[in-house]
Amino acid sequence: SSATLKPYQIDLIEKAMSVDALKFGSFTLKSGRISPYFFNAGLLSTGPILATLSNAYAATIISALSSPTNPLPKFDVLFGPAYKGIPFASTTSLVLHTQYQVDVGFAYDRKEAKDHGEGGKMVGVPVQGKKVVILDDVMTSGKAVRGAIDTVLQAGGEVVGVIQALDREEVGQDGSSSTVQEIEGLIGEGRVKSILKMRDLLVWLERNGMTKELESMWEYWNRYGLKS
Ligand code: OMP
Repeated sequence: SSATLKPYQIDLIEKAMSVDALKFGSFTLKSGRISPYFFNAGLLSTGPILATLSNAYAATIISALSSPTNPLPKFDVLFGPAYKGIPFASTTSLVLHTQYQVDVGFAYDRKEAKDHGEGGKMVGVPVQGKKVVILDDVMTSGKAVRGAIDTVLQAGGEVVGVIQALDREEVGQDGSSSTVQEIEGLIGEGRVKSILKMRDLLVWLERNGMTKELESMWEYWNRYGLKS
């Protein structure tokens, strides 16, 4: 499947590049790794791009729900971690309804807890006792997504899946197993899905003759890419 890109994957890569949300160069990541590419989902902020991204998230969720192996269970709530996950969870729940008649709530967290009014850290539909899918931008070492999982668990929800826009397919914090394996160890095998993977970017770069970028990408892959 890595040799073929779906139309919504190509659409997302090209739209992301057009607004510099996907850039090639040299970037220092939160983990300290020096990366030849960077995906900044915060720049996916126009109507057309939100439509592309939400369609891609929804298509990924729908195909995961009917996957023959380790299907995503039916779920109640899409959780979009603050801040970047918030618009994505709301627009994706809208697309799931309008395009697929799959009706779910959405929720998100505050970065600062409120001590008055409704209080608490969570906004949106309650996740207490619910099956929750986390919608996130990009996973490298898994630190950010672990935080989101903890937030949902603390609010009494059950995390049944994680959907990423981009899986960088890197080794995790311990440097040996993959980040996805580590996260699936927490929430179940096959429960982490993504619209795009690092290897899809390699395919796209190759197809478009971006040889220099491709070379740095392979170097990075050999150093931090998953080994299995
Ligand atoms: P981990 O927490 O190491 O998994 O890194 C993921 C987070 O790093 C994302 O939620 C972003 O805040 C940031 N990031 C990007 O946004 N884009 C990238 O291409 C790489 C990173 C990163 O720093 O690893």
